[in-house]
Amino acid sequence: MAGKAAFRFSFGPWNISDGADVFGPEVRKPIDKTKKIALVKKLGFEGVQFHDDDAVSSVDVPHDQIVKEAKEMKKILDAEGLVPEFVAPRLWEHPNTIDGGYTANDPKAREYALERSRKAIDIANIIGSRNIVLWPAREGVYVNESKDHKVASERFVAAVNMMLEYDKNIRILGEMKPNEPMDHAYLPTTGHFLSICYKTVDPKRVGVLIETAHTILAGLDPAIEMGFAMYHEKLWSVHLNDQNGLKFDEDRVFGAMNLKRAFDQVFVLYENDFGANGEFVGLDVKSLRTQKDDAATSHLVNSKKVFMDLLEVVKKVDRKKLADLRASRNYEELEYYIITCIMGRA
Ligand code: XUL
Ligand code: MN
Repeated sequence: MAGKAAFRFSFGPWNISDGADVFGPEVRKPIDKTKKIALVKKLGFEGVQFHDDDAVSSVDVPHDQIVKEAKEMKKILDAEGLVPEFVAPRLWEHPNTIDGGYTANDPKAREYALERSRKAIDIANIIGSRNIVLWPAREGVYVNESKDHKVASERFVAAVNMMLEYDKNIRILGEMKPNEPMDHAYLPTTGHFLSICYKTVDPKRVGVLIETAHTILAGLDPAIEMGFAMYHEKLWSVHLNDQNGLKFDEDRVFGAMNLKRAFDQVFVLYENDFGANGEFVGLDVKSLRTQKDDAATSHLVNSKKVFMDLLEVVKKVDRKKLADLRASRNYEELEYYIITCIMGRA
């Protein structure tokens, strides 16, 4: 039953950043998009994740221009031998989406969100991906009474249905996060998104991308969330990273805060053959603001190294011993055994 998949890795251009945060400006020289894409292979990755306006310079331009730029991006990807993993409509920065997109009170905002989602699908088709990731960043509330929560669910399902009907091949992946930027997001956990998925016109084409940090912010365990989604055959991507407690979304190096929690994620992915249907191990990690220009990609390389090193540990776990310790209900010994495996002392 152990996994056979040879894992392949992806990240998005936003993971190479200039260090700006909410309290301070950029501290590193900006790197242009093409240079970032040229780094993907060099850093040991095969897949590229895109927001709509990572793949083209803007989506608020005539459609011909979007098509032209998306075709150029496709050429760049082909020349580099890279696979576009997904396109995500960036519905959280535009003035029209201040109060959210699909669930906004203003019908004009909702129409903008739907129109932008159709453009994201067009871009995905041109660059050669069938995956649309929805991080419903501003679908939620600061003030509880500001929205009708039942209507919000209806609107969300209607938006997903619109996308499924607009393109019969595209798949929708929800990326759930409980808060930030909103106080309460409408789709905080995997369970929430999967329950929405089964209400759509084509549940087979709706699944999830699970991000480590987001599950931790929801007080949940990432490996358990991943196992749950894989039971539903709906774990179509991950955003591995790490998170130190319940604060802002930190996007730390995979395993940097809690190596055992990272081990558990690699274990559940390996045991359940994640990747066997072409899924990528995606990273969503942020370089520390203190990093200098020349070292602002090591967080990506190091996260992948931690994953590959933990994969070796996972493979070496004595399955018979594991089964015996489970059967004898000796979970104290099981816990210690796993710790010794991680420390290389088993
Ligand atoms: C936000 C987040 C996003 C999504 C892509 O917390 O994780 O980067 O991964 O839109
Ligand atoms: Mn993410």
